[in-house]
Amino acid sequence: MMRALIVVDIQNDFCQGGALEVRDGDQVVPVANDTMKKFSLVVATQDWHPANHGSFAANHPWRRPGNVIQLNGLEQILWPIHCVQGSFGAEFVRELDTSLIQKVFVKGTDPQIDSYSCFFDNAHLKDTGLGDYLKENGVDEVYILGLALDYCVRYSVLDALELGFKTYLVADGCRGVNLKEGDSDKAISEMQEKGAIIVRSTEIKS
Ligand code: VGL
Ligand code: ZN
Repeated sequence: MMRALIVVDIQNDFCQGGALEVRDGDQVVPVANDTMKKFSLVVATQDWHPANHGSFAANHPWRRPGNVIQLNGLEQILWPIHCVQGSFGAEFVRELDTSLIQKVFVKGTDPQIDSYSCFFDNAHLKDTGLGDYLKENGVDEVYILGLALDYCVRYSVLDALELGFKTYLVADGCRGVNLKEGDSDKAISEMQEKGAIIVRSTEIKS
């Protein structure tokens, strides 16, 4: 058995004062730091968009954040400009102990398509390399935490299950956007139904 921890998108723009602020997003940072210490393999992801990214409302005349459009044939929620490559908002939160991260994978780099999952873009056409990296390292179990629970964490968990990993969601290490009330609870139920095991960080052994 080889396990890995995947730390999803703990970036300034998803935390307090960020462009796509997730309520209480900062509270996942101490959970991430404590949990990372228990794992011999830790990877992290960054939402990493070019400035012309198609998921930004500002790149579509007359559209606002929250509007839904068709982007290359896929339904796309429009977001505020966030996690632009090289910007402060895209950096990991300062308090996150990045010394415990072995490798970082970026996603959302193609302007034409969004990528919520840390494994594949939303059309499942291109992969980030994370799945192969984990398999090369003999990983068969993944633990996932981070932001945002109802988007990137949710899609990452579902893809991890599809790729055959035994998949744990570290619930107290996640917070959701909750565009609609209850989205986070719905996401947890869906992940559980599809086979994810929901745990609290304190239950995880070193
Ligand atoms: C995310 C919306 C847009 C996330 C990224 O990391 O959950 N959500 N881009
Ligand atoms: Zn994004």
